[in-house]
Amino acid sequence: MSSPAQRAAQLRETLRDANYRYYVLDAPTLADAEYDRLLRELQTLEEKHPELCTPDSPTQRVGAIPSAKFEKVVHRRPMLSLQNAMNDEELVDFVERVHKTLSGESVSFVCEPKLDGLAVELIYEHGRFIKGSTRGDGEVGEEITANLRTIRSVPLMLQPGAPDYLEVRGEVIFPRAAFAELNRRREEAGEPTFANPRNAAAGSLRQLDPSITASRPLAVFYYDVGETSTRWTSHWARLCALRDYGLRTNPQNQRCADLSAIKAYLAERLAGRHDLPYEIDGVVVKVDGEAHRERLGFVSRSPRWAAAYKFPAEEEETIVEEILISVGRTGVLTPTARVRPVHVGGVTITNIGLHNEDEVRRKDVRVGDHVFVRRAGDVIPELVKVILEKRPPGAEPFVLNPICPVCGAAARREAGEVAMRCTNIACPAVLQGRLRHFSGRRAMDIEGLGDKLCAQLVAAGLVKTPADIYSLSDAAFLELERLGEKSVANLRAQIDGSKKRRLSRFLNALGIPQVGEATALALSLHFGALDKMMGAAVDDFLGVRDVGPAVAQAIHDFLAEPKNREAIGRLLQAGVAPETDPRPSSRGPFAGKSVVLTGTLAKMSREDAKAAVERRGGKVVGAVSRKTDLVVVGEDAGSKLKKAQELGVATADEETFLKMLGEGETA
Ligand code: 9MJ
Repeated sequence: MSSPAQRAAQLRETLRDANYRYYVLDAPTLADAEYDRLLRELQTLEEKHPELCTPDSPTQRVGAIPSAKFEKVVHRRPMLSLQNAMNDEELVDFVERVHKTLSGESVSFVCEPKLDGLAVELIYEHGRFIKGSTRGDGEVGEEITANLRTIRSVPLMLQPGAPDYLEVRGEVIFPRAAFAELNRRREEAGEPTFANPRNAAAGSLRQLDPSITASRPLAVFYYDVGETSTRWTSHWARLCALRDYGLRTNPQNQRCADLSAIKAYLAERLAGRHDLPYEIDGVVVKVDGEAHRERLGFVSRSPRWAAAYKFPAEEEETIVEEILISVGRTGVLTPTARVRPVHVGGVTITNIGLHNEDEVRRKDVRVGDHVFVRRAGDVIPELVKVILEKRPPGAEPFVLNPICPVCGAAARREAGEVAMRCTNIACPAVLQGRLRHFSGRRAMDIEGLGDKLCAQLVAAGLVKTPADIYSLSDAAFLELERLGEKSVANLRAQIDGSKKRRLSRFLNALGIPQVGEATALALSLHFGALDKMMGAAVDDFLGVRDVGPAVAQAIHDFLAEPKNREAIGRLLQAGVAPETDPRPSSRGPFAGKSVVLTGTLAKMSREDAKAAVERRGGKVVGAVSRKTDLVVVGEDAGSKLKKAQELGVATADEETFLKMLGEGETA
């Protein structure tokens, strides 16, 4: 029997090694469940013996106290910016200039995918992660150590052989599948969405509460160093060394001997850009030899030994016809550009979310402007930029008036928030949004209580809180436009039926800040009954799967608020009696499995398919990797099917999938 200290050391080593193999070598040796089990064992051990807990323990990724603001960090060596090669010609110029300066010597290059994320610097002392910061303006960035610690491709401890002092630089990226999912959840929760994966990465890193960063699937690729106690003779040697230290480098980096090899690399990356799980916007070409780099030197802040080649943008031009402001159920005012319909990547775009006031101001979008649009992360329409030369005379700058466009009450922006919110708790837009969310398919599922009826009920003053719908008489419904006796009878049946929804649905329906479908289910499974939650402390919520300090606090505060308690009490009085959720099955073909859905299914929506897998104990993820157990293939499946075949991941067509669902009924 080993001592607790020995066991803790052993567990830490195993977990660290598993991380390294998974994230750096892309060759996992430990199943996810086993990793989680070992991590929990270590956590328990450290709780019992706090003296065994070291700052570099894998258990310490989250846990630092949120800081009030970010400290400034001066980079010991400035973080460089790259000169751009805008087209093939400029790329040829770059290569020729290099050859000219190095007067005919043989020069080799390293080509790297150009990641569209957020550049960061990490400092390691004696192999230990000490401090991390954003690039900022290149000279001074912001300290985000606690947030970086939550990213699994940020090693807390480097492999043996790492230099005593190392400043390493890389790009934090947000995978695009997760980006679409994050925006979907934010939209559902009434929070402002992110314009693109880059902003999502930046927004996730600039969280004052690291547990929020931890909930986002960020990843890092490392590509450069600042100050360090070691030297390398070539960039390629440096990249290999970083990888050996446990710092993930991009597997698509490649050494290229000459211009034609560089061009072939560009063509290959361009053709394959949509098959990657993250966005790239070009290729970075770097001179390999260190001695060559020294002779090439710098022009202002940019090295003469590197150039960023940007892919041609996949953008279309259109015109902003109007900027509309909508008010969501949390009272957030969201600007949207209505544009002249335009085809981008196979779909017609008519509306483009502008997210928030800062975003509109930063881009200086005005009505009448010609703009470029694209689809961020391949799905979400994004207004890339205004074509200033085409701005019509007299176009006025956009101002988001601090007035709710629906109820006319004052709207306010709290310090540190990007969202402007209507301050009227009885704002019809908020009531309507809350009611619509309450009746939604993923909540109380009251068919017939859609957008129009919600709007009518609120406008007529019949509903002030969702509980009111249970006490409305048929006569009251009949007085509304468009509702006949038959519709009212159907609606009544639906409303009555909703009294028996599962607790997870009920919790989702309440619209608790930060609580979407997944957290609602986790809460329901953890507590089992509503009354157990009503009296729970913040710490009790921390024990729920995937709930961190910020979310725990939000749930606690919501349930402690007298107005919310009263609203919940009224629902229960009206006869709403949430039912216990069935435990996800621990047997059957989906239990513990990671499933990817791709293409269009004929017999069920993607949401239903996802819910069905989850009820059977499986997890639906966005991107195919070696860890995926099954890819469900619908009509017109694309790159995910290809990837599954390449990696040898099992696939199932719709018919097989339905059969498997039959076998894996919920417990
Ligand atoms: C990106 N953004 O992917 C560099 N970068 O090197 C790569 N950026 C860089 N390298 C020196 N792959 C300064 C910036």
